[in-house]
Amino acid sequence: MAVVVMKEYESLTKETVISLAIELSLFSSEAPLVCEEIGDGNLNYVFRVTDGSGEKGIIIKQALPYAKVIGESWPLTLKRAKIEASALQKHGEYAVGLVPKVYATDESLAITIMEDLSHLEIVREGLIKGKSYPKLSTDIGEYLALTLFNTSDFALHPFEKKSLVVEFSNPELCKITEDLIFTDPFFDHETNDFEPALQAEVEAIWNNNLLKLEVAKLKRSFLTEAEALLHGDLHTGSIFASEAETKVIDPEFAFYGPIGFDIGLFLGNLIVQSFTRQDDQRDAIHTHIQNTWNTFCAKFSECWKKGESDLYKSIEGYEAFVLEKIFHDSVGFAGCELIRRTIGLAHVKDLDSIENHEQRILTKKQTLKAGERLIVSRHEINSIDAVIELLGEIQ
Ligand code: SR1
Repeated sequence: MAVVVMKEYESLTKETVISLAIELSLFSSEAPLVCEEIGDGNLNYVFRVTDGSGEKGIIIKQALPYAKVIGESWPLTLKRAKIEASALQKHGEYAVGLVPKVYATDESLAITIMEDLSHLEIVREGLIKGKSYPKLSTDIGEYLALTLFNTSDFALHPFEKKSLVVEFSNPELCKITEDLIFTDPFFDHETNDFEPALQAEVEAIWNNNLLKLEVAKLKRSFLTEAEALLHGDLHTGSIFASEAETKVIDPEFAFYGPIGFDIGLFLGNLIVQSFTRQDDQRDAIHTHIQNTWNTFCAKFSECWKKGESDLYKSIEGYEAFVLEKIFHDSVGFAGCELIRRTIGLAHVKDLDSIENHEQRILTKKQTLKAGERLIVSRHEINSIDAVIELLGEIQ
């Protein structure tokens, strides 16, 4: 991977992106380059440059010095571009073919130049349209097991693991998660955003000390358990897919945290999607939920059997203990994701695009109820099938 000419930070435009592509000889000199801004995320600009024929394309992603979703009043470190590029590379070493290729980076411009994936679709968008992506959960289950196992103490020498913990220290982006997922939605905080029709349900959450105690424990785990190099924001908007391919993008929230966090966020977003569907359409999503966990476990166990770095790995019951802990954490984190996507600052289109007000409120009440039950009862939920059963009980 090349590191391009160092420059002073400036916010890119379509014109300066084309100049940069020419300067870096990313296309043949005669190609009539076309550039469009395609980013629909909360934080960055994403430019796609093509050679006019539409055949060759690249993506140039630039971090802004503030959160795009809020504006300049919310400053944000540019260092996240470097974290993202390094995480794509590190995860790509293990989850081969499941993340985009990085061609070049420039730390001072906060850009990453990478593989164009615009032949694929953002999974959240596709699921909202009713698509089901047959390979999605097998690919994500494998991605989770391979990236999380291989960056953990179960696979790495302790010196290497601790040096990665330092390299991927990401305090500003972690703070966003600490606030937006674990704190603000559970208190009367100004960042929260919900319909007046949900006031009673939201106040019940703010007054539920049992729930808040369990969220405090999950937040503590997020703050303190440096188990593996996480993606850190693995929702369905961070995944591109087609019937044949799956690619995980946008790991700018990457850091060393609890393994169940990535799994929980992905499952939480599938659960949100499931509540937006009519009865018979929900099965496809439930199958993805089950298959994600089952594939994760199978692949994790395969990795566990291979390496010999930790003598305790062969001790009877240890692997089962580790997987059980990961499962309960995942269920709790999924619950937090359900609640924050319903009443916190960063909503999801799955819920907000439900046009009928009554239907939208009913669905949001369901995601809140499910979130609460997943958090509070996570230690009594002992299988992925029990999660599906619980979802079926929510009216
Ligand atoms: C201000 S950032 C809001 C959300 O967008 C990102 O994708 C993360 O999910 C974050 O919580």
